Amino acid sequence: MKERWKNMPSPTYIVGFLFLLFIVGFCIQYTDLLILFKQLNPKLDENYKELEHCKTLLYGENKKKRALNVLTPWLAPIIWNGTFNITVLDAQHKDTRIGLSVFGVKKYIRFLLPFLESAERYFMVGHNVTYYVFTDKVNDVVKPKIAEGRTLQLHDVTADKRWQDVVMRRMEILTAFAKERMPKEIDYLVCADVDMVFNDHVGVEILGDLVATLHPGFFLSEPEGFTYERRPISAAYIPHGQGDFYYPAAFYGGKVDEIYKLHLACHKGIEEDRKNKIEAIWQEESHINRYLLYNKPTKILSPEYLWDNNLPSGEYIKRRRFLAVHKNHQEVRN
Ligand code: UD2
Repeated sequence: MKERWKNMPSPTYIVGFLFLLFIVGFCIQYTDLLILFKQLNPKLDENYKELEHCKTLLYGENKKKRALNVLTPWLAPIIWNGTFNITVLDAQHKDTRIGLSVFGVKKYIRFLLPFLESAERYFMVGHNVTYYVFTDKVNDVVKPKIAEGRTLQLHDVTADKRWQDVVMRRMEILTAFAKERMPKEIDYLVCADVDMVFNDHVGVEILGDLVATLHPGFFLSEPEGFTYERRPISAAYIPHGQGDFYYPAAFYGGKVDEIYKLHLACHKGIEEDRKNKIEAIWQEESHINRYLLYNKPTKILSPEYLWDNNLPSGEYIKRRRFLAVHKNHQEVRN
């Protein structure tokens, strides 16, 4: 026994070893302390740079511009040019069935042909696509040449007098379609405004359970500047101090069952508002924003996927994939 005790490390060694363990643990906990060592060890310096790079990708260089990041705080990807490999994604989605819904009611029928022609050129090229066109002028629709594997459906809808009712009714119609017809025909639905043209690749990288786009006019703004519905009496109400991003009603999508839930919630909200004699500030868009605050999108599209060449901050937009067609609001809505 005595002999063994003689071979044990001395108390000084034990204390020294424990102190070393403490220092290592401390450094792991507080990674910023790596700065202290980075110049001493080139390997550590590399690790530090990598860590800083990850932080930049995750949180952005400037927290105010969080829309420029590639991940949301709830870890949904934000799709910017260069963040995906389309070859890999195309292979994953080779059997996926995709719907694209669009409304061309009253004078908006004039935007339909350029919209569809541009979709044939850039939207989900090589994939199985069904266009769901809703219009009050089925007989006036000029059909473009549609590629193999793609189909065009025309559906008759009533023309509401007020443009606000036209845009809001989309929620009601799409609720019914996403419940009954679409589950048999498609896996994902993408919903778009018609006064737009596809101008560059828009492919399966945009597919996800629940997908929304960053509004091109607000992607650099703080939530306090968003035009959310702020009146508590509306079902679209979002209190001050809340909100992640501002999402437009002009381009969003998701799996059919998720999109059904979104449309149903917005339709119910609109009906509730109607009973309370109130209309949300930006109609269905306000209700969509409310829904997406409490049901976070699983994927977000950068404003590359909804851009207007009249807007500032174009330097951030390397690919202008889906572009607004300029129109005279007064003329076209009457
Ligand atoms: C405005 C708002 C937008 C949103 C939207 C209502 C601006 C800059 N943006 O967008 O944030 O609130 O209104 O959704 O003002 N449509 C018809 N026939 C009509 C009216 C509308 O088919 O008579 C359809 C059509 O598909 C159109 C979509 O509804 O693209 C949206 O209407 P809009 O184009 O008048 O809305 P927009 O782009 O001015």
